[in-house]
Amino acid sequence: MARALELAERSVGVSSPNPAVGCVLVQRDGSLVGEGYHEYDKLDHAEIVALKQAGEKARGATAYVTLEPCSHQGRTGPCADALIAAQVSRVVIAIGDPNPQVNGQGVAKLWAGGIFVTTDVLRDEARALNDGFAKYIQHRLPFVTLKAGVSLDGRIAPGHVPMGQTHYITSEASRAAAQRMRHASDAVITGVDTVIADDPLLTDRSGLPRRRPLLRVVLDSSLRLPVSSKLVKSAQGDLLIFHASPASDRVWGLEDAGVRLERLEAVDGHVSLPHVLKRLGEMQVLSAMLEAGSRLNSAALAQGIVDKLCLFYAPRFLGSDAVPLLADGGRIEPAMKRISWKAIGDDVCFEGYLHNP
Ligand code: AOF
Ligand code: ZN
Repeated sequence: MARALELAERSVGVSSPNPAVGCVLVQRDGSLVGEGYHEYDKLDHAEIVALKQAGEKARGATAYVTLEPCSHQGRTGPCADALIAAQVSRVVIAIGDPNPQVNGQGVAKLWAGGIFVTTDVLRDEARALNDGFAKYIQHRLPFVTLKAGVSLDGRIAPGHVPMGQTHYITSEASRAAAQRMRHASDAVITGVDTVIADDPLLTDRSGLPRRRPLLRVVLDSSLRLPVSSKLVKSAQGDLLIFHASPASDRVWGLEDAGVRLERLEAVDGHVSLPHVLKRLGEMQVLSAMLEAGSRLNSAALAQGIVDKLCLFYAPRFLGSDAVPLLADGGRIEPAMKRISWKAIGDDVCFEGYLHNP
């Protein structure tokens, strides 16, 4: 299963809007006879890739799959049927498929086909890989991870940085980890104030393959986005601005620069966050990173649109005049669940879930 998870990692970035899945086929003597992972554009599910590789050698083998084999006819036929037809003897599964069209029926099909099934193997390791898919397939909304680099006194930027100058709080290792998070996401969301203050690029620079460009989203209620910003200058249909302002000359200027604009309803003068999520869901965005400033972070938490927090704590203090992670109203209730932390270089990455699906 650990090998199947490694394969599923390769699926990240190339499987969306389908889940990232890896599969390994092992014969009774312990020899690996087939392995594979799902790539959306290649159609075949992970099990089918592994079965095709194994050929006749699949008979009697054990299949290790990071997600319950599907039981339905989608773009491809049911993997449960294919495993039964190939006469594998046993299927070991990490997590169930949250897709309502599958959801236990894959396992039931395998049992009915005379195959011995084991579930929940390395379940926790497999779960995080498909947080986005799990929320999207059930609610048609993206899974939102609030990510920030933070000082020990809870600050995300020093008090006085010249406009447009980037100031990194965390180490290079943490920033590389954040790039891998962007690689695993379909979209990154920020606010126009962060664009004006930091002039970020918000691209996926992980160097890993991805099927769809990372959608860069800016919430800009009154259309203040500078045409001279790096974001606008690098726009290639991958920059989407949600605003709430009536048609203005600014719209034409930005559209000419290759920026996509969408007008949404405003609540208290700001673009409605639940509407933003709904629209992103309609665009098949499974997962989004929120990389924003104090106000948007607080608003997102207060409105309950954040599913997970990922905070990279750097061993430094920035002082009380520095920019806080949260502005007013950023209180989190109830406590986070499934907490974990790990050292990354000199930093500590803290993760926790706000909703427990
Ligand atoms: C598996 N193995 O590798 C994947 C699965 O339209 P389709 O045929 O591609 O089916 C998509 C659905 O199949 C997807 O929503 C999810 O439920 C499941 N994904 N299942 O057995 C895989 N990627
Ligand atoms: Zn399948």
